Amino acid sequence: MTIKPLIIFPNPLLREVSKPVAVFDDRIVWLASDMLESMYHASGIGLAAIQIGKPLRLLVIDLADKDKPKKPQIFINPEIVWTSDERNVYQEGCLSIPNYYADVERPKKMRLTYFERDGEKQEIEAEGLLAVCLQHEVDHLNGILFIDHISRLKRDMVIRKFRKRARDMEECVAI
Ligand code: GNR
Ligand code: NI
Repeated sequence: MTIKPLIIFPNPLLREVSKPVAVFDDRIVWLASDMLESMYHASGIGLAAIQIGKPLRLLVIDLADKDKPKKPQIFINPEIVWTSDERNVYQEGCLSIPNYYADVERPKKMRLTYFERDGEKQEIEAEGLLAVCLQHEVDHLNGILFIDHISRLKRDMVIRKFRKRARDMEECVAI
């Protein structure tokens, strides 16, 4: 329904642990539709509610190719219940850390439980890009960012760059 501004690092909201969705009413549908619209607008493939400022355990994903029909998926109160010992490396980015990409190693496969909009519990097994994206999004629900999985040296460089960016932005308003 509405494109919402994205929360950008180092905004402390991104470190909050999101709360479970308690009531499955229309407000969740509205929030999910705002998340999808904001995600499509930013050309992302996934989004956690905290990225538009709502600390709720809700995420959306659409892995369909740009030239194909949309395939929005909504996951309420998702929980990773199993991960494989086998691991995989994928170059990740994050709409909350714009224009920075780095290789991240994570379990290759995972199983996830979640609730549908009608309150029905589901369980899926994921691998490939879906597994990467779901793990990245569930991390957001726990206040974890993909830069927490890279080397200290690289992470410190990113943190410094985005702190400066935020400072410069404040200064730009002050002038
Ligand atoms: O749009 C996104 N692309 C992406 C690419 C590789 C691994 C994870 C992602 S998720 C990201 C959108 C986002 O920041 N979701 O939280
Ligand atoms: Ni992200």
